Amino acid sequence: MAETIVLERRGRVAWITLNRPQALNALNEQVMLEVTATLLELDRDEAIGCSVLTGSAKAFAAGADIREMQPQSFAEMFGTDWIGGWDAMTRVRKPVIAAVAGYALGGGCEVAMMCDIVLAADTAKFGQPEIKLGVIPGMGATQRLTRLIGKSRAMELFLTGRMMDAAEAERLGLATRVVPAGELEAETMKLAEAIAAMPLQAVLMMKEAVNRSFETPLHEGLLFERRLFQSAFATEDRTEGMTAFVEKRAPVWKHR
Ligand code: CO8
Repeated sequence: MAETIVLERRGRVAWITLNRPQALNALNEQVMLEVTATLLELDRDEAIGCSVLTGSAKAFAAGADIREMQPQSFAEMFGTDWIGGWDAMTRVRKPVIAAVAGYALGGGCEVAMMCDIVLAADTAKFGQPEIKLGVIPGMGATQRLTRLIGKSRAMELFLTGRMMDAAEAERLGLATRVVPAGELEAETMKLAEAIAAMPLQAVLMMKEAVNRSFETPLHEGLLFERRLFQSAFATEDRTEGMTAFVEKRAPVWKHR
């Protein structure tokens, strides 16, 4: 039974809320284990097509748990590969949307970037304040944020630790879209439901192909995409989708 998150099934959408309000959803070891285990379990749940990860109105997550880190030595951090388990997010195959209101700082911003789409409330504040604690990001920001927004902009954020508001995050390409805080949940649900209603095998292939673009040279990525495209012809939903188009009717997806 998860203690640091709340999982709701809303039709084909899994809605996961980080739930450590007393610490602004700071990410400790337990949050990491519960979020990653839940998302990987939802991958095996045929009734779910898309997940949402969100926090509270005040904080998506205010970073890795500084109280958990504060007493630790190098040997303990290195020896336990502290917080390295977040890498499991890269094995989640179904889409995950981050719905961000309030603070998404440090590890919070990094977890949002591990998701596939980031929707931001106009109250969202993103940043990588690690420099102010005498460390650097450790859950991917130096790699993911740099790829997303470019070296000079990322460097300025890392080296000053300043926060950026939702409008800036959208302008730089970190957030897909900004919505009024009061509409974040409804807008996120609308998007998640639209994705969850899509033919699942094609959704999985899409996510795999896009993520491959970060890992491979262009010609390898293009070949990978083409092979996945061709494999889609083995799915029932491909047959249904194209037949429905030809017959001028709406497709009925089986997610197979
Ligand atoms: N960890 C633990 N507790 C936290 C954290 C955190 N990151 N953030 C907030 N809290 C706690 C506060 O201690 C406070 O608890 P209490 O009431 O018991 O004193 C409670 O949440 C509320 O916080 P504030 O009173 O500070 O709320 P404010 O509204 O005044 O301020 C801020 C909100 C600006 C978000 C402020 O809380 C803040 O600056 N928090 C820290 C932000 C930060 O530095 N985050 C980066 C952490 S480092 C990191 O994420 C590195 C990740 C990589 C690690 C990988 C290792 C391999």
